[in-house]
Amino acid sequence: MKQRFWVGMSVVVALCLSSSSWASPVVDGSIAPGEYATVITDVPGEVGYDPAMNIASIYLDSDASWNYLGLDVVAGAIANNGGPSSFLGHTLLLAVSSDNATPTPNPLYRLIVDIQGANNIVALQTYIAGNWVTTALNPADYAVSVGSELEVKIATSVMSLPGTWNLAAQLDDTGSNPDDQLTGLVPEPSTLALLALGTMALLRRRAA
Ligand SMILES: [Ca+2]
Ligand SMILES: [Ca+2]
Ligand SMILES: [Ca+2]
Repeated sequence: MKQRFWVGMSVVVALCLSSSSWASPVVDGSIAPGEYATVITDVPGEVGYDPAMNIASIYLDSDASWNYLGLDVVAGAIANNGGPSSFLGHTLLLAVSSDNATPTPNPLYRLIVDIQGANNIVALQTYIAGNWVTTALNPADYAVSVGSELEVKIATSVMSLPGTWNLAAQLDDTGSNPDDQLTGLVPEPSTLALLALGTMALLRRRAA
């Protein structure tokens, strides 16, 4: 019984370490296993996209200072020029957040990452009284890195998301290929840590 307790404990510790409360993602253009608290995986086997423009998964996390978003594609590194069919030579990521209100969620933010070769332009719009209003971003408000994957973080001072929210994202090739879309619910970051703590309490009780 004691051995099982410690095996359980190490699982709990691993869970805690991989969840947002313990380690925040690093915006370095590369997504490591367990780096993000939430993963939304796209439908596999989608056709008609350049593999370097076909979203595989979107990764999300947050801490007191930052909201984090990562994106990987189904094969190779994400295209930084829109891919073979692009008219503009840009890859555009649009990530729209809304709250979890029923029956109609309220729009919150639009995050735009415009990748132009080595240049990455980040823009933010906030939904205020029925209008999308551009938020002026200072360099200290965000960081972006495009390597094999895309990673971006936005300060919570300019983008304040509720505990649970909805994501609608689109990766646009600025060309004639279809643009890949992904939607999903992003759970409260602390849920995972609470789950781990709950498991720990349960194991402790069982071991006693
Ligand atoms: Ca990273
Ligand atoms: Ca996809
Ligand atoms: Ca297109």
